[in-house]
Amino acid sequence: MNDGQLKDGQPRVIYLKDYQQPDYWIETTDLTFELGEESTLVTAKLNFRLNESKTYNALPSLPLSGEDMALVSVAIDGEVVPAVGYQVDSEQLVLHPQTEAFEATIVTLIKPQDNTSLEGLYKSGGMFCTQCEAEGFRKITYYLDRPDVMSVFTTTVIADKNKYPVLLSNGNAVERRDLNDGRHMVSWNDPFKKPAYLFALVAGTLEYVEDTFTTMGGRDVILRIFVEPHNISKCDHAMRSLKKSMKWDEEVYGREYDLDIFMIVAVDDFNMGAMENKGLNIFNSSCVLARPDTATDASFQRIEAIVAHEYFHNWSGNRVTCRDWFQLSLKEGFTVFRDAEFTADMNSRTVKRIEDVNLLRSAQFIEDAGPMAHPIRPESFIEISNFYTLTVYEKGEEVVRMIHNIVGKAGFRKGTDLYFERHDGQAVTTEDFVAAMEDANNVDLTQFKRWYSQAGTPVLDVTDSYDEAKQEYCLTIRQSCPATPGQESKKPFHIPVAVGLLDGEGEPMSVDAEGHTTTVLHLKEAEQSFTFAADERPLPSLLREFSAPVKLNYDYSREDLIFLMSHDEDGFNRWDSCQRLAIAVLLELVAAIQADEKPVVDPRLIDAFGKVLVDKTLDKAMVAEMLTLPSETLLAEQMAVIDVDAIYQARELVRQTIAEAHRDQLVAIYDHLNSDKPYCPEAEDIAERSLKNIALGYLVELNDTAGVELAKAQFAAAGNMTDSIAAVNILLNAVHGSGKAAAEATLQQFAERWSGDTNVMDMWFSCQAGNARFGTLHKVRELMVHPRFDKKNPNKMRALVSAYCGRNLVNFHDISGAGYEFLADEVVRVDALNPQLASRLITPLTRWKRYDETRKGLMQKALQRIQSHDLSKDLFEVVSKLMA
Ligand code: B3K
Ligand code: ZN
Repeated sequence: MNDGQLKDGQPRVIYLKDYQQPDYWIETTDLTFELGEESTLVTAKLNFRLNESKTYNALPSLPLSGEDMALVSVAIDGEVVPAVGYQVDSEQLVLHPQTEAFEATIVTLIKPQDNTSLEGLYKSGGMFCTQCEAEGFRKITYYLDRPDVMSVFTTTVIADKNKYPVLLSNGNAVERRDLNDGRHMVSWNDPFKKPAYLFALVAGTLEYVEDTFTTMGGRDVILRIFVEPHNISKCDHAMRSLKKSMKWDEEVYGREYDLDIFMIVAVDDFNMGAMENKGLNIFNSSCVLARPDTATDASFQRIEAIVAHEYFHNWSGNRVTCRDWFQLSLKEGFTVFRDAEFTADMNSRTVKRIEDVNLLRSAQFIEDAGPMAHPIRPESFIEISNFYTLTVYEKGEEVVRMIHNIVGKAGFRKGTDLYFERHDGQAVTTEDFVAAMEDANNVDLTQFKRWYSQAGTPVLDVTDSYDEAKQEYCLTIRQSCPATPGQESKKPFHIPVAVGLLDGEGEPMSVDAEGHTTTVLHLKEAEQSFTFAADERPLPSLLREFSAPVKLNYDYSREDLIFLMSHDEDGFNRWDSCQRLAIAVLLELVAAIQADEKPVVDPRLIDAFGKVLVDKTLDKAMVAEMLTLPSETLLAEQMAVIDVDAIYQARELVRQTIAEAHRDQLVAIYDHLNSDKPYCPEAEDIAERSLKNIALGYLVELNDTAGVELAKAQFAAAGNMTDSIAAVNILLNAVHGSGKAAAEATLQQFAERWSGDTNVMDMWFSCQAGNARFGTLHKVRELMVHPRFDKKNPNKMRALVSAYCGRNLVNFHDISGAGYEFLADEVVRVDALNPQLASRLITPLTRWKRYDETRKGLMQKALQRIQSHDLSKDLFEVVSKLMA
């Protein structure tokens, strides 16, 4: 523990401003793994060459990073180096080169079976696998483990043939033979230079499904998805998604796949969703495996998006990679943008935008407003794993999207063509990406680049005026951005604000001389006014399609919002007006509850929801989105002092009032959409299931048995997991007394049927832990010792602990403080095994300063207790920021 500490006990801080090229490059990397049950021997032959672009007085020494391994031997150009010829400690091996170019042979011994961090080489079930991004390769061998060192890798894997019949690594298999001791070997060569973080190895008993893809250049590529034998029937959707992604990247970006084979492997123990290792993507099994009876619509969609994301990294990340880890958003922001556009093209563009903005507002805005706020290109870190954040990924995506909107679709393609052509095979920076966009389009993005360096969510305050005599409408926009850690004041951003105007009939008005009905205002100053010719006073539709990641304030009346909900030509803003109205009404109810007044739901909201239910201009997916109230987390963020109980009560009251007012319509929708047609994960069918289950969710808010009976019948008849788990969730929420027994019975049946399926059981854990009525701390503790639970597995911990602490707000924030103590215990326990997981589990405590004095004090106590332990670098960095 406490790797990378300075002598005074404080972990070392790494700064972007200190970046320097390495003194040596590694031209080729030749690895041999002898995998064993007790230990694994790794022989690395590395061809070093002095970096001639730097000047030296003498040949510099060469520090190679390495952790958690035993050094067996070092040789230079075939000559063994005696121990006095190098220095080795718990973090590095320092060599002292005598020539500008030489081959080092380094032999190390590692113990993957004891590696619980799930970083480097480790075992998941009976299988060996790797996760090297960001700095995991240094747990495999001593190396220049930094993304600007790109090398050609050859990997030989040797293992027992019975236990590990499948041996995989990056690139193309070049040799395969049996050894005479029961072992066999396979050698792989990856002809593309790559940084060590893209290295991968897998060994195990695996089966695969295979398909082929013919590239636009006419090459046939073999596609294989490897899984444990019992999962072989769950690969079709991922394979379909992969082929769609390959085609889309050719059509939209002109990017062709470059190796003869592309492989995906599913593993159960994985810290993240998936990893884009060159030619050998390794996935969390929850992000690959799907069959209609085992995976929900949400999983099917998530799988399609993640398969695409990892595949797209082959160009945006692998062929062109990051110079250093401060540039993480270069590959992540861009690749998330690419996968979001893919999803929008494959499904509904507006619905995808709504989902992404919901995530941004309910999680990234919160990160950006709290003690962990950082720019999408951070300036410093202690542990880079802590920066795989919503800010780097999702806000990073928004920044790329704004560039796309500034230069236009065709201009963006010109920019990416130039970027890939200029930088193929290089490790580059976000500056290089923006420069390619500027050069290809002849635009100046100097001010725009502040989005890369300034943290925080900008706030736009919009006012307007109408000059009857001049027939002119004027919008004045003021921008500001709150202080964030280390950044007291911010310079104005370049913010593209897409705007439309509606006349009194709700018809779109022209916003320019060409008759367009949407225009993009380029806000660059702290305050700017924009004038439009208008023959009547219009109602503005602001920030269409959410054209920038900002908070926008404009004094809409509730009638204005209801008008926009049914008339705005921008689908996103129809939904957003509904959100604004619901937030206003819910916060008004919260205030009444806090003041001990009788809360009365504004009937205009109830009427508006009634109109949405029968609006023929909205498709079903949009109705489903509009009928979904803002989350408790999103509402919490609107309050100066968060009151989780009042928020929960207000939401429940609104849901019950809607159900009472529109019961007949909800029943009609449910009956109409409840069909037994075969499952299909296409957008239209997904929308039907979603709307049907939302209607049923409202019906169980009524204090009678009708909804409960429908949900029981749905569970009994369900032919797919979406309807099955929805019925369980709905019963868990039922108001009527009969709901509880029904929920318990379905949970039991569910567990009996699915106890052998680890991914399905995660849903079972999660729906209980995340439920306010059911998920008490007592229940969660009971589930922690369930035979199907595994306290080391990240998916299981997220399904139980993160669902309870992050979603079940009323129970987690119980005034006793027991929830906080429980989380502190788990965080400390997990930190000793898997620091990356621990530093994510702690997230529900990050907003501790926003609660009432009692809860604040209790959370502070829990954090202090965590801080009193000997922490990993990961957790140390997070806790220090929370307590600053
Ligand atoms: N690049 C990986 C993330 C790996 C994170 C390791 N701590 C997944 C992705 O963004 O595609
Ligand atoms: Zn990624």
